[in-house]
Amino acid sequence: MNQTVYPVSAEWRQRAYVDAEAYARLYAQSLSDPEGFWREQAQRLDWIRPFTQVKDTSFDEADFGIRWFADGSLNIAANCLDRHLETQGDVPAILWAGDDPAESRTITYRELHAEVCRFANVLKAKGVRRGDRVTIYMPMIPEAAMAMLACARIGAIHSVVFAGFSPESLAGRVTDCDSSVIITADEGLRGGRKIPLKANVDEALGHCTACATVIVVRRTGGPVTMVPGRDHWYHELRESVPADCPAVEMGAEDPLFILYTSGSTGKPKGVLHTTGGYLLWAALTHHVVFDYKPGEIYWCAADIGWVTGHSYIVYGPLANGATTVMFEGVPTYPDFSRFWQVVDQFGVNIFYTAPTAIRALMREGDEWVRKASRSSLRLLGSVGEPINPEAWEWYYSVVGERRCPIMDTWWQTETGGHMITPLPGAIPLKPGSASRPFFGVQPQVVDPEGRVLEGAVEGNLVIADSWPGQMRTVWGDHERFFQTYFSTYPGKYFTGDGCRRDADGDYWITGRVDDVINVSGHRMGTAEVESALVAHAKVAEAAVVGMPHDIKGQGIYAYVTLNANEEGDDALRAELVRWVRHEIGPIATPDVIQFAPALPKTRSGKIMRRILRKIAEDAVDQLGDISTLADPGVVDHLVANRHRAI
Ligand code: 6R9
Repeated sequence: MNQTVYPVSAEWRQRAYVDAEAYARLYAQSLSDPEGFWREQAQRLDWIRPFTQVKDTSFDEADFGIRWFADGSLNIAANCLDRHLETQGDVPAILWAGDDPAESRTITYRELHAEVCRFANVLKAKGVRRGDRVTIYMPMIPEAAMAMLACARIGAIHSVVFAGFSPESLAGRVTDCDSSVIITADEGLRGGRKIPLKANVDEALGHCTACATVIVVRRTGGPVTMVPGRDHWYHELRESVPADCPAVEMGAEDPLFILYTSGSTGKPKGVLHTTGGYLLWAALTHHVVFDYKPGEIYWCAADIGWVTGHSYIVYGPLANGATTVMFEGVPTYPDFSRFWQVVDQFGVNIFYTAPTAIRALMREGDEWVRKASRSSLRLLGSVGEPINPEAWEWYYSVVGERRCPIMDTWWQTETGGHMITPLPGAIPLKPGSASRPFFGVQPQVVDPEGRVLEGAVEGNLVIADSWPGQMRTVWGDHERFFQTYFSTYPGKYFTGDGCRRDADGDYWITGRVDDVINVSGHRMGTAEVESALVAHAKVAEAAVVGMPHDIKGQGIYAYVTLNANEEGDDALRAELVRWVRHEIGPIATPDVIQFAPALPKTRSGKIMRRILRKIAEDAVDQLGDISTLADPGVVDHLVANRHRAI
């Protein structure tokens, strides 16, 4: 166990918004007087109609409901753009770094405001009204952020689908929320490779009837087929609309966006976030956790297709009038120095990325980092999965030269923003620990029966009460929302994560305790990969588990039983890998496929995943009791034919 502690430096104690004393005081107040605390914090937003109600929430089945600032109204785009124009219209809102290092763009708040208004008018001209759903399937270009803000400006609900998802996955998401419009680009560009986004949309729309209009942003100029009447070029539509568009007054509890995320069962869920509480959470956490000061350059290297991109590339930073960097490329192209070159290019002060990227770069050696000055850096962040202490130490000493505190932020699509995280001026750092709860967050560690454990313990992580940034429902399935998050431990929000709390009260997230695996910081339901596999004509049955992976954190290990008379060889393995990539997308690529004549099952027919996990981990001496299996002999075959660590 890593016991290193890095105390808060004198410099950080001085400069930070929140020092240790303020954290203790504000955290205590946020729990003892949530109404007063959040009434005051909410003043950082511009309200059209001020709220009188603050917190109206219950996690209990009888009166279940989550509402914050419910009688207030505001507009998110106005909060992110209009209110900054007077004082900082000429300040860059977005600094964009292209995949090709020769390409970059600077977009000021004034320019972003004008373009968002145009985009909003384009959507209106295509019939989009308040409450309508708009799917955004875009590469990392400024128009993606513009499209999101344009929706927010007119009260449409955006659903961003990560551009790495397959046409099948896109179609499922378009259909589930019944989008009337898809916004896409001709092609995306990552690591020098083109991604045929428009062609993927064409294929997706072959599978569903929901969407009537496709708006295409030109990125590469690559070839696309435009369907007359359905498909339109954005650059043409924008010529015919005015550059001003009023921001619609939205209720604090009106929907802002849907974002699909994987769970332990069934199809991905449409996580719904609303307007007031979400924006407050994104803005306040961005301000306090990153200690963002006016004029600083802030870079979150996530993709807008994930919640991290929503909250910490777009909404949080822009609500705070920050300069946010948007990066189209990948950390390894044109070479392993790219991140640090962009840091120098823009003078980045705050840099936020995922452990998987840190591990991938760490492996390539320190020279790539040292090639760049990085002297502008003053704070680093980590998100998406547990960060192993070795990667933490490398990030801290090599990238940040021991002067930049690391904010290891634990949170989820469902939580809207940071939940457990250090604060740079207040909380000592322990490599691998997300440390302390943010204001208003009440973490508890429970045992499987739901008993609350005190002191230094390990168990399942729940949150005892609501916070403003919490998701409000699963799109179209409120019952599933309640069942998924509030029924396991009645009266509490269940995170799906395990955690340990140490004697100092610091939290260490140990990873998912459900059938969700975390591949390179991306959530993947094992059930999703299994259903893709069994959809293949030669597959009878499949069971998917996570396995340890040096770079990705977890890899995907699939046990596949074939139909009678099918031969499990390398050619079929390759075919199944291609098949899963086609069904879901490259992030679901199986790392190992083991053909198995049978899977270990209980006498009632349940697959014993515990055993499959142990075999995938190569921990075959820890299989435990296998005597309850219908046919214990199955295990010997699996063990003998297992794949060793990759
Ligand atoms: C923001 C985001 C959520 C899951 C979450 C947990 C894991 C995220 C983490 C972390 C340990 C951290 N996770 N941040 N685990 N330390 N700092 O990643 O959202 O894609 O919904 O994933 O990611 O397992 O439950 P999302």
